Amino acid sequence: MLLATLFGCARATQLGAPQPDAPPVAERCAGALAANLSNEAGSLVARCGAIEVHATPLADGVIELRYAATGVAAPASWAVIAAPADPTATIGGTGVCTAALAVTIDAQCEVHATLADGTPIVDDAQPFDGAGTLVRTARTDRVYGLGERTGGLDRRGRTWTFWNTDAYDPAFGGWHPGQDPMYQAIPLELHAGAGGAFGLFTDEPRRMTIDLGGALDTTTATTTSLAQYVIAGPTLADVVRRYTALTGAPAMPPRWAFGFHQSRWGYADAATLLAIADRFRSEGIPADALWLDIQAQNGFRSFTFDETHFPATLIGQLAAKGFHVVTIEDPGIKVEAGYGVYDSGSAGGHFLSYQGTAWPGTAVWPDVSRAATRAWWGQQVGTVADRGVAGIWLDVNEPTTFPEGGGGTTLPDDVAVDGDGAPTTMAALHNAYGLLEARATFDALAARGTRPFVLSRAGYAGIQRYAAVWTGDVPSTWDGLDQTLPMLLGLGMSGVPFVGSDIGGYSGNATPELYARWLALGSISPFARAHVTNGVPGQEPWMFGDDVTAAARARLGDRYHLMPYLYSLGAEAVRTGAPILRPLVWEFPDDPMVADLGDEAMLGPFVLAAPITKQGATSRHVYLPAGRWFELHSGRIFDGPTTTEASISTAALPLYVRAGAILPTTDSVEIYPGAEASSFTLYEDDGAQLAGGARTTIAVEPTADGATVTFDHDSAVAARTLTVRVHRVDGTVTGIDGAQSFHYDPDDRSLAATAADAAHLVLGFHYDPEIADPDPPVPVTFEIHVPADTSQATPIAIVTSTDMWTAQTPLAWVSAGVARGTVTLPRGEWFEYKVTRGSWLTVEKLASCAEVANRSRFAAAGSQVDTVATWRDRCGN
Ligand code: MIG
Repeated sequence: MLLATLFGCARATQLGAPQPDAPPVAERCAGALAANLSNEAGSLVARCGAIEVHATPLADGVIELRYAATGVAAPASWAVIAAPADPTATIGGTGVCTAALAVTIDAQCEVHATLADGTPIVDDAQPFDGAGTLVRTARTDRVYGLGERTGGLDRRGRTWTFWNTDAYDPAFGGWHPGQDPMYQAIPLELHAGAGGAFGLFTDEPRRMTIDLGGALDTTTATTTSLAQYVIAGPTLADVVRRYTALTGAPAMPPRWAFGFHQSRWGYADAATLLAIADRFRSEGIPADALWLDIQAQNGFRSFTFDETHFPATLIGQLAAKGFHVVTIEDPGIKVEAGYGVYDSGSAGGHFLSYQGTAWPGTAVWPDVSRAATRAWWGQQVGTVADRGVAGIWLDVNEPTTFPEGGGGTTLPDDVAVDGDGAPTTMAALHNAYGLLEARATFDALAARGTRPFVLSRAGYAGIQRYAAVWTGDVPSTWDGLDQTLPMLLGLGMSGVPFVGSDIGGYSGNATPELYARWLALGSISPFARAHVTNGVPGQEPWMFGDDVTAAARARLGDRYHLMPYLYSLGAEAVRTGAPILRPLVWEFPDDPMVADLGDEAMLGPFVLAAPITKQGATSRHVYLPAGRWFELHSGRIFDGPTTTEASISTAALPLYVRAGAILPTTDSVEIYPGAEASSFTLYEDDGAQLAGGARTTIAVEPTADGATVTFDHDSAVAARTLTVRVHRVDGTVTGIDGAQSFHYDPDDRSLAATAADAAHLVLGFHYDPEIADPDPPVPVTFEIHVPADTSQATPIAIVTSTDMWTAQTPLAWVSAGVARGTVTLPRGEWFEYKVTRGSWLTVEKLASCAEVANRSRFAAAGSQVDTVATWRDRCGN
């Protein structure tokens, strides 16, 4: 309603809806070209005195616009890797028309672009100024994307700067609220409104601003040639798919990189890391990688190690414990004769002619815009990979220089760079520096035959081809956590699917509550790494007490259980550019409630997550769009659109599964039949191979008496037994066709079948699909171990917060010191509970004689096993 009003009171020349009085699109491209236009090798070229505009139709719904001062040639792009022409385009009349788009250029060389149905999308308000400024009539739509940004999802309402920056504010120990610019520059605007979505990608790595705050949308860079790609929709997914076709498919990380990573700046030595590795295993917290920051280098020299504290044997020792190692490499190379990297770099002419200050002191920076220098950088990466290091972490590659040394915060604009044989300056290269460093790193690792893992702080459009991205130095504050999810979503919508944040925040001293909440967000982040700065306590999960340790085990346990789903979403991202973690507007574009909803997210198409980012929260609102939703752990049903108030505990992460969901896990395929048929592509490979992999289409079809689940493999099928579980089977089960065996769990209300995998496997689940009560109570079995000498004269009892602690539910004695029984609880709710011997006088106490106050559980089918330390009456109070 509100939205309709906003759209309704917009100006008369409203963009974003078909214009009734506009001529049919095809007519604009018919007949002889207007006087200022010519067709030059498939491009429409407009000339207006001092300026010219080129409109080049590209395959599959993209038109490149290039605005230039007359005669200025187009510089090569660092971002665009594939821009095939559209052979079906028509050039004539006043424009160029393709199946999806039409660009008209008027007598003043102003561009007016529409969708094929005439919906205006680009409307130059004045001609290009020949110096880098585009001025357009502002649209009334929303703008998503623009890469890594603070704030909400919708970028309208302010000016955004593209200038890769070490966004560290000492007052915050990281970037500050509303900080702009950040580390990445990804000039992709995703416009979404009444006419659907379209994209504008301005391919300019110089300093640039995009002002979306007024009646005109103004894009400004200091350049005489500005390229912009108009990208057709109609969905956000279509735009991002086309954008990643232009700028490159995301690189698939190796499987271990989808696991949990533990890092800090300042791990002292090998013994510390080995102890941390052991602790992960003894705590039962899954993890796959440990990280070495700059303290592990020899005097901040990239590609070296402090061999005393981090000997080469460390990598193998950690590998034996199942950990991969990632090391940091900074681009600022210490100026020091005798340091091999400096010597070979100097000898090869690989350094820019500028000396600045960085961690190692006086430093020089490689010219990553030079092919031979990228190869040289790759050789340095090779020496680290030879040591057994599995991944490379590229930091401070904005590139950052320390002003303490007398210079600025980055390399000066006038430093000459090679430009791959087209000499230019840092002014033109700045935002692409990290991209090219990542390219050199990735290429060197890929040449070794296994899938690279690179993490980069800085980047430009195309960074997804080479690296995962983290959100840099986020302060360990509630504001920092709160801004993280929308930031990850914005990056994901900008073609960068492998994204994460420093779990716990970078500045350190996170409270247990903040860390637990951040870890929950991390557990659904495509890249999940705990990291923290130097000189503060580490942010390993067990540093925050038993409750947080247990929460980490639970949340990361869920992540690892869902790994086949997560990994398949990675493969989908490679194929289509679709973010792994995506905003709700991606899946529900017509729901105005989610247009700027940045505090919930979809993990792929099927799982809605509502992380908690508010201090002290004991519950949170969760908006569920239209359709049926199943709470992940309990199967409780919600029918959307609805807002529910989710109860939460330290361990909570509200997760809801959409009807139609197909969730492959490590030991099952979980099916949630909806009213419509649905499908999912399971991707499997050895975790590190460069190409290939097996795809299985899993399809679910609802039937009058249940659902049919079908598996179709695109390659040879290895012998294995599949467990396929259908959720919310409340009615009578009559059987399963095609299964070896089946099992109905009345508490969970799920029906699981086992079957031998086959090239074409069909399982017919037959049951009464009627749901009488979406929210039936759930019985939970408690098994309580008590001191062996506890008298059996009174029963052990469970008392819970669900009824304000009133009912004492007695358990039965199983043996001396063990009692067991069932408590019926509200499905899908967190609750607290205590153990007594039938009365409050006997409530459980800790060994310290304080009353136990930390027992909580989520009401889902299963059993709860606990051990009581002592009884209140034994503490004498
Ligand atoms: O000037 O390598 O964002 O993750 O721990 C600080 C030390 C340099 C900044 C990175 C951070 C890393 C730190 N680095």
